[in-house]
Amino acid sequence: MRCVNLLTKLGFLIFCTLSTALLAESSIQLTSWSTPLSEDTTEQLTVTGHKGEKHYSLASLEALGMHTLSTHTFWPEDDGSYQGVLLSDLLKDAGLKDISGIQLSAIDGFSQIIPKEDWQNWPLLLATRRDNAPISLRKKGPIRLIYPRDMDKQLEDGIYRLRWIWMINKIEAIY
Ligand SMILES: Nc1nc2c(c(=O)[nH]1)N[C@H]1C(S)=C(S)[C@@H](COP(=O)(O)O)O[C@H]1N2
Ligand SMILES: [Mo]
Repeated sequence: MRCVNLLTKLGFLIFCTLSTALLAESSIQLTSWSTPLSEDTTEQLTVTGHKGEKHYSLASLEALGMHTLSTHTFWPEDDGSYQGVLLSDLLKDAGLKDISGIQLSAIDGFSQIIPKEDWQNWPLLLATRRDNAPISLRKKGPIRLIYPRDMDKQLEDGIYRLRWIWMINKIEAIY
């Protein structure tokens, strides 16, 4: 009887350890930022809506408030920790209200529509940094959209892979 009891306890302990490990693996952290913000004031991003255009540099983007998102990606070498602003915060700052989505474009001409459901359902990060350091063009920077892939099984679907746009330089409102 004692032995069975011990085995049950041991089993429970193993279960707890395993589930904690699994949780840790798929968790996202959305934390506030403490390191110095970028001082790069070169215009990198144009946001366009009904009321006109607004231009952002890395410095003005980061001033909107930094968040950290750690996640798996679709590319093993890209898995890790990214810092930047929430897409929803940027759209608010640019005065884009009552829109159904945005057209996101990149320096290489690549472009995709992001429906508003995406940033309403999940904290989408417009990353300006990886491991707290600016991201070079060669490493898919300087501005890259990161989805919290580990937060939701749905984000493993191939349609979302297309929306992980890097080298972003344009956001246009779709009404
Ligand atoms: N800037 C930019 N972002 C991009 C792309 C691109 O060509 N340029 N390709 C998209 C597409 S179609 C997919 S499937 C993935 C590219 O993933 P891959 O390089 O593993 O094919 O990122 C997306 N983001
Ligand atoms: Mo693709």
